[in-house]
Amino acid sequence: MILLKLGGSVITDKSSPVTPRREAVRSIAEVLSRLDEPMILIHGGGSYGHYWSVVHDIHTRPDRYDPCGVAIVKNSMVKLNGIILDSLTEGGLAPYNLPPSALFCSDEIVAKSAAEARDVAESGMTPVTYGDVLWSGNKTTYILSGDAIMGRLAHILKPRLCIFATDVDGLYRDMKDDRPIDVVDDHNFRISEVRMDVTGGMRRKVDEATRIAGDGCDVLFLNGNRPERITSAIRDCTFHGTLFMGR
Ligand code: IP8
Repeated sequence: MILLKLGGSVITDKSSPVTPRREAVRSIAEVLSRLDEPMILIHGGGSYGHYWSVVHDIHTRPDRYDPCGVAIVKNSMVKLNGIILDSLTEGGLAPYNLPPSALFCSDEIVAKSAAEARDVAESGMTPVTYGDVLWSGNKTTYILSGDAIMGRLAHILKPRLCIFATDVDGLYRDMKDDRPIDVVDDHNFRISEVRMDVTGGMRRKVDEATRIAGDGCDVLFLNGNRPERITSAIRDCTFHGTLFMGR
């Protein structure tokens, strides 16, 4: 079982609001359709969900956000998800739409739904879920990122490999480095050792990767604009990117 997160910078143009990158998603689907290992896909919000959540001031902390803002962010994710599903189908995959509200109840992942997603993946279809705004009770909602979904699914399903596909070649130590870190096998690896992006998105990914690796699963950061790197990681265990060794 593989978990693959397609980051917002791969599936959308983050410099331009509400702009998908259909061709990039199709190219990824083409390589994935040639693999025969069960896989669950998770995608981010990019210039859809992230754009609108900034406009409407909605965050990961549960709160009583503006209901119209919540609706706009959620609707934008449904639209992006539709585009991703179509592009995956055009690229040769059989995606199985799995809205996050079907996987989570308040902020808890439902183990039965996660197990069902595994069954679907083992049947030859590819479950696809995504970061979204979710209900957390008492008139509050919160943003559940695709990175957090990776962590929760990994904890229950114990996949062989988790992959975070971003628009860079891996994790870098500082601004001067032109080569990413190869392997992280240090139990005490600190987030301060990694160059961060402006939105803090990388911090969340590194947090999740550290937790997932602590659970025993290898985690790879790679460049999703080079889909053949996904194939070589899954099929040949050849890693072009930054590998967090499971322990
Ligand atoms: O891009 C965020 O998901 P992420 C989803 O995985 C929304 O952080 C609604 C902003």
